[in-house]
Amino acid sequence: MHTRVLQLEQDILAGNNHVAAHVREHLATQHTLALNLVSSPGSGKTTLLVETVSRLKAHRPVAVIEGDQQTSLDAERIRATGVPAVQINTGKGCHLDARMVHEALHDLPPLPRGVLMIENVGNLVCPAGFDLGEQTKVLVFSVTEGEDKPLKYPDMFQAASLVLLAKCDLLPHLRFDMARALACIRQVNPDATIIPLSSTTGEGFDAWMDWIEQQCAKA
Ligand SMILES: Nc1nc2c(ncn2[C@@H]2O[C@H](COP(=O)(O)OP(=O)(O)OP(=O)(O)O)[C@@H](O)[C@H]2O)c(=O)[nH]1
Ligand SMILES: [Mg+2]
Repeated sequence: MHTRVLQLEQDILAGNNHVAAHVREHLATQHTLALNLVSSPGSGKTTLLVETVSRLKAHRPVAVIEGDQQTSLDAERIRATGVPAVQINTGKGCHLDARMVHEALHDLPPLPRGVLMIENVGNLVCPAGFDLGEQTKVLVFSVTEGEDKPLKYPDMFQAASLVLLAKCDLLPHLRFDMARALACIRQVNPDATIIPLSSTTGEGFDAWMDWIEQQCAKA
C-alpha cells in the first residue's frame, strides 16, 4: 500500500514537471519572467501585486494568474489596475499546478520581455512541491505570522529564492523579533535574498522592483 501511494505521488509530480518544463520553454521564447508567489493565507500577496503591477505596467508588459480555492475577488482587484488577470479556482485542491497555468496562458496576451506574476493558493505546505514553470518562487512572509514559521514550514522557505518580509509598517504594534526571524530564514535557506517591505507605506519597494529588473535581465 505504502509503495503504491509513493508511486502515485511520483507519477503526479513527474507529470507536473513535464508540463512545467513546457511552460518554461514557452515563456523563455518571449523572455518573459514568471514569478510564483507563495505564502500562508492573508499574508498580503494580492495587495503587494496590486502595488507592484501598478508600478511595472508603465515600462513592461505584465499579467497576473490568480489561484484561490474559490471566488474571483483577487483577479478583480488586479483588473482594477488595468492589468490583465486570469482567476483559477482550485476547488478542493490546495495548490496550483503547471497544467492550470498552461491553460490560463491561453487567456492572456503574450508578454515579450515582460512579467507574469502567479499568485498561488495561500498555503505554506502543498505549493512547495509543484513547479509551475516559473523562474523562481517568491515567499511573502508577513510579520504578523511569527518569527518561527521558517522552522515550521522549511520546505517552502527552501523552495524560494526571495523572501519578502511583508507588512513591516505594523512592526511598532507587534512583538516581532526581526533578528530571530532573519536567523530562522537563514537557518533553513542561507542563500535566500530577504527584503523587508510594506505595501501600505511603499517601504522596501525600490529594492523589490530592482530585484524584479535583475530577474528580467536573466529571463
Ligand atoms: N498593515 C498592512 N496591511 C496589509 C499589507 N498588505 C496587505 N495588508 C492587509 O492584509 C490583508 C490580506 O491582504 P491580501 O493582499 O488579501 O492577502 P493575500 O495573501 O492575497 O490573501 P489570500 O489570497 O487570501 O491568501 C488585507 O486586509 C490587507 O489590507 C501591508 O503592507 N500592511
Ligand atoms: Mg490574494
